[in-house]
Amino acid sequence: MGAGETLTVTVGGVTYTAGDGNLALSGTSWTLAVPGGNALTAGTHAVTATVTDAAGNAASDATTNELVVDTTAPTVTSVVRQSPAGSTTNADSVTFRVTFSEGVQNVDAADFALTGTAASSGTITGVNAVSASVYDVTVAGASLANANGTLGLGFAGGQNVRDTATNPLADTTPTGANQTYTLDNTAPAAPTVTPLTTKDTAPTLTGTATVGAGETLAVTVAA
Ligand SMILES: [Ca+2]
Ligand SMILES: [Ca+2]
Ligand SMILES: [Ca+2]
Ligand SMILES: [Ca+2]
Repeated sequence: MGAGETLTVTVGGVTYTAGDGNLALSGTSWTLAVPGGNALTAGTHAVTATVTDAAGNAASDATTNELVVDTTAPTVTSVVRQSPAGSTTNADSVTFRVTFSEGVQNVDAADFALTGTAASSGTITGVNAVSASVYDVTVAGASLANANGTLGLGFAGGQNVRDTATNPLADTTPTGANQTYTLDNTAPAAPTVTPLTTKDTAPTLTGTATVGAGETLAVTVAA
């Protein structure tokens, strides 16, 4: 800044002038400490820095909306089954999709914990960011391949998820869907076929089968 020039910075409807105790100029860098009495509202604010010379010529910065004040903690919007989509599965690896209310950081395997009766069968093997607010969390592990029981995804007590403004994730209960898997690696009871010797070329065959809910029975006769 040259002789006779002044620097002002306007934010939140207040204009600060270099040397006023809030706005300081050191070399070519300025620093504005907004005083508590002029605290800003949450939201996006334009910051205008202007240098004015003795003749009244002025030049301002070219950017706008430089300041975001975010005082709202992120929340968990949903935890849903991503792959497979169905709830009952014998898959050896499953993936949950976790959606947050806004972009978050620090998300890794250590932030999550498994829930349900099959929780001890799996480990979190991958966390993949789909976007800043959406993460796919994959669960696998040797014993998961043969596990039976329910499996859900929750958060670890030591989770350190933060939004961009570093507000911590305080409430880890999803505001929306919280889906789980039912792992079923148990084969149904084997059916039987009653042997038959007949002269009938269109015979009636019999056998036994215990067909539970969600199970189907099929009989095939070789050509
Ligand atoms: Ca500006
Ligand atoms: Ca926030
Ligand atoms: Ca983390
Ligand atoms: Ca399996």
